Order: sequence, then structure tokens, then C-alpha cells
Amino acid sequence: MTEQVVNASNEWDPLQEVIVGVADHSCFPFEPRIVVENTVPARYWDEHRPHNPFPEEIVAKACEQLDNFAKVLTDLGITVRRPKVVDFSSLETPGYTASMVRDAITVAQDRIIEAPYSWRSRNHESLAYEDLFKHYEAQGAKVYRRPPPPADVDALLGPGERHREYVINDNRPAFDAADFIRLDKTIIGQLSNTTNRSGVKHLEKCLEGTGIEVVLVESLDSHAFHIDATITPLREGLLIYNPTYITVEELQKVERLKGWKFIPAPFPKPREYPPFFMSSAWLIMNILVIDPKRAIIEAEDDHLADLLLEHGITPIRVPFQYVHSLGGSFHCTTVDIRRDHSTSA
Ligand code: DAV
Repeated sequence: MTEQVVNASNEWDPLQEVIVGVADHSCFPFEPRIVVENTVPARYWDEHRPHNPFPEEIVAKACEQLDNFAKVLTDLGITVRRPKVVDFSSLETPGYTASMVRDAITVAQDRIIEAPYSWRSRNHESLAYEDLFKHYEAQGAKVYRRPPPPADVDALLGPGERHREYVINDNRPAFDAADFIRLDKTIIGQLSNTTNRSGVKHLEKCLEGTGIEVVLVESLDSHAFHIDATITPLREGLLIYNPTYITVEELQKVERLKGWKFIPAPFPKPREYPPFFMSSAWLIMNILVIDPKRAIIEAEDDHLADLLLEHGITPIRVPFQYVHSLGGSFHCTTVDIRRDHSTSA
């Protein structure tokens, strides 16, 4: 039997092939003010103007750190592929980045699913991924490209049904792939400021025939967007969680997590520079698990390193603080293409 090139259904089996994002020409995503105010830190709201690139020094260092991260993975024997560089600052419609690939794409078994993003600044992001989609299609993967965005760019913001206080309504399917975490036949997801109920239904449609079920948990955070600074599975039976974003009781409701051990993440150290333009310091949790015994973490996150060691996991420390400035860490900037599931239960 020939091996499938695309086959990744959880977050911890041995990683064999991965996409690592590119940061060149990244810009502050320009979105309506109400969207900005519901998702990113207040001190940088005014930076979200059309065609406003992140500071040059930060982008240059983020590019270096991403290249170094890609090399670390290659040296571990993992195949690394990168998106195409797109100049997001010169597109007619303001764009954001191709560094946060986890928001854009998820993989389930042999399927690659592109998110029907809620942000209009991501409407042209597929330009960076199309060559990869074609490459993997030619290798036998099924690719579910995003449905075309509706002509009415404000469709998600006007009157309509909303979940809690979240900014988007349910008028068209919307999700970011980073609102979902994969645990084999269960995907844990959340409704958020980027994911609505129709978006979850759209994902379920893309998963038809896989036997994978989507289970939603409720975030404590009114600014929720993306679940990958909320729960981080480390291996079968063990996860770290962010006590400010989710309760243990909420996790205990998930059948797939019966018998799991939940460890609270250490509180992150505050930092002034490089700035967290797009997120909180909880990106500490946004690690990439290489296999059940090793994980890539930010070079300075000593408390997390100690915690992983206590649980038999070797931390591989990689500098990544300039990438944080663009909105994510190791999990956000990667898409697992293939993990070796042959040894898992
Ligand atoms: O804590 O700001 C980070 C989400 C990363 N995409 C936070 C969530």
C-alpha cells in the first residue's frame, strides 16, 4: 500500500510533514472597527489601517525566526513546505499575512480544508496557498477550498443571530481553522469572534464520511478567537489548558477527554518588546508537539519548559518572539500535513 502524503488527525503523533508560514509583507489586518475592538489588544487598535505593514524590523526578524524554525524541523527529519510569498501591502484589498497558516487550513485524515474566513483581510490569502493545494491534490489529497466570499462584505456584521456577545452573526458560514483542535475522531471547537454556527456546519460537511465528530466547548473569554491558546493536547490522555479561558468542568463534559489529565498552564511573563500587536502573552501555550515525547516551545518560556519536563516531554527551545508580534506562535504558524498514526490506539 502506498503511504498517503496527507494524513494528520491529531496534534501529537510523530510529525512527518508540515507547512510553516511565511511572514514577508505582513500588514495589520484592516477590518471594521467593531471587529478590531472585539479581537485584538486595545493599545494597537489604531494601527489597523488599510495597507499598514507591521514595522519593518519586526517583519524581518519574524522572517528569520520562521526560517530558523523551519530548519529546526528539517533537522529533525520532518519535511517542511512553505506558502508562496504574496505582497499583502500592495493588493488592492488590504490583506494580512501568510504566516498564520493554522487559522487558514486544517487537515483531517486525507482532507485539506480551507477556512471560510470571517475577516475580509483574508479574502486573498488563498493566493499564498493555491500552489500547495495543487501539489497535495496531485498526491491524492482531497482539498476543500473556501466557498467564494459573498459580495456583501458586511454580511457578518449587521442584524442577525449571534452567539453570546461575539461580533459576527450567522448570516453566512465563517470559521478560522484555529478555532478547532484535532483529537482523532473528535474535533474540539469553539464559537468565537471568528467562528459561527454555520461555519461549524460547513466544517461538518467537509468531514462527511470521515467518522469525525465536532464537539463545541464554551470559552470564558468574550474576546475569544482561536482555541490554540486555550487547550494544547500533549499526548493521548494529557493536555494543558488556560485557566483564564476555559474551566476544567467544561473540558470534563467532552466524552473524548474522559480520563484525561488537565494541567493548568503557567501564567505567562508580561513583555513590552517585541510587542504583542495581535494577541495576549498566552501564546506561550501555542506550541508544536513533535511526538509524544518532544515539543517546540519559545526559547524563554522557562516555566513551561519545567512543566513539560515534569511530564516526560523534552522541550526544544526555539526563539520566536518576533513572530508573536504578528499574532501567533508555533501552532498558529504551522499546518500538520502528515503524522505517523500507525502506533496510536
Ligand atoms: O490569547 O490572544 C491567541 C490566539 C492566537 N491565534 C490570545 C489568543
